[in-house]
Amino acid sequence: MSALAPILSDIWDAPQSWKLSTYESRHGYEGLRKALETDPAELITMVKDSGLRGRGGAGFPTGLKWSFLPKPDGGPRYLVVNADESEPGTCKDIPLMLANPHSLIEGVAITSFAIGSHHAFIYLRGEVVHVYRRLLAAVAEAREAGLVGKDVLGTGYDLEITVHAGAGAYICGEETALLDSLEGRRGQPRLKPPFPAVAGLYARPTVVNNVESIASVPGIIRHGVDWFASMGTEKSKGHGLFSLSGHVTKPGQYEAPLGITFRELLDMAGGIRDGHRLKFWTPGGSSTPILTDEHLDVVLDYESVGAAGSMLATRALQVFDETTSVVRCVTRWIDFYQHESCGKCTPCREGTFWLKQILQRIEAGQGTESDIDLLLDVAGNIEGRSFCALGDAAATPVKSAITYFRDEFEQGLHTPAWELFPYEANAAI
Ligand code: L3W
Ligand code: SF4
Repeated sequence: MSALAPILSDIWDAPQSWKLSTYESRHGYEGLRKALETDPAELITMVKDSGLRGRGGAGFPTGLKWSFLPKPDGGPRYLVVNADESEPGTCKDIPLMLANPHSLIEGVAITSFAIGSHHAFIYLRGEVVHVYRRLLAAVAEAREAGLVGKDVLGTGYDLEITVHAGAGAYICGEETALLDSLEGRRGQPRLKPPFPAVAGLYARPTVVNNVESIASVPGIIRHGVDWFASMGTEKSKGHGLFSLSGHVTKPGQYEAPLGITFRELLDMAGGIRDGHRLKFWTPGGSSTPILTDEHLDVVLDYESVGAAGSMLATRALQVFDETTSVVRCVTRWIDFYQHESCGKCTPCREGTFWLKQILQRIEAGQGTESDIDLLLDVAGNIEGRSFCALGDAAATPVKSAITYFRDEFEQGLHTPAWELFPYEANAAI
């Protein structure tokens, strides 16, 4: 782990960083103690004023989302943490939960207290059994220490935390599909509105937030709004985890203020592997339009990445050098979206199937002259016509790859990608 401003990741390198004693030796749970002495409405205002935006991709203001909950009516209300990290390239929440689960649990306790919830759920990606065990152990440790359960720290506030492992479907990271799955149904997106804030889990008011968003809350409460807002850019405040993978010298998670440039992050990761040069990259996983070596100085905040034609999303920077076939890469991504399409709506269910067929024949050097326009046509019929963001996400890499590398698709009509870009040269480092 390297970092410019280690906050979320400050104890990741410590021995037994996941233990309560380690977390408490670094001021862990001081934010919760402070929060429990604060008016819940004031806590919501603090998070609003800090400028924290959702770290799960959409960048929606966190405090504003909390404030959407209707007035208490005596019935239950819930916090649900979206820990279903599955976006290709995205690998920040899983290391965070593994290295420092208590930062999430403290954030869960503060957030639950702020929104008046007594039962929080952490919905975890099912495949990461080691993280599931770690979260269970950390919740048990917190319960033993009186930080979770009945009468938290003697304040009279009760909080249950349930850790739930999903069954391995990418669509369950979509917040309403996640809620359906948590309720025991097949995970498929619900129509919005109503948003979860109004009718979420068991049709009750529910806040759904990403792991990193919730783990950012203790720092804001402990250090104050101004501290958090002093980092980042005008509309993208604070710090965050950037995951660099692919052809960089030192892949991994790098914590930095929002607003760092791609060039600076790349330097932190030791640059592109020796003897090679940057070809293309994703700012926030495979669902965000690719950018190229023309975009090295893009400022990594929501606005600037948007202005460059992409999205900051989950800050999953997948970096590819000149040995990579764009066609092969996009084909792999579309294979993923086609496999993970939940099938509820026609444009995505059928469209991803057809995108995959066309891409596979271009990858094999067997495309027809009309295939590139056909790809754009199919992508255009998915985008904006699908029921949830997964459909748009599948159209994105196809469209952006053709924008920047149409010539490579044209070559692919006659020559297989494995001849143009031999596997050996492309091997991961
Ligand atoms: C109440 C309103 N609540 C919006 C809430 C809404 C949700 C949040 C954002 O995420 C993103 C995609 C990619 N009253 C509200 C309201 N809300 N208006 O605000 O909502 P929305 O619809 O903008 O986005 P979304 O559909 O929740 C989709 C990003 O995900 N993505 C990454 C996905 C993968 C992972 C992963 O593996 N960890 O995150 C990739 O591109 O940016 O925009 O809570 O309820 N009027
Ligand atoms: Fe399901 Fe895809 Fe439609 Fe979303 S866009 S509801 S994943 S079929």
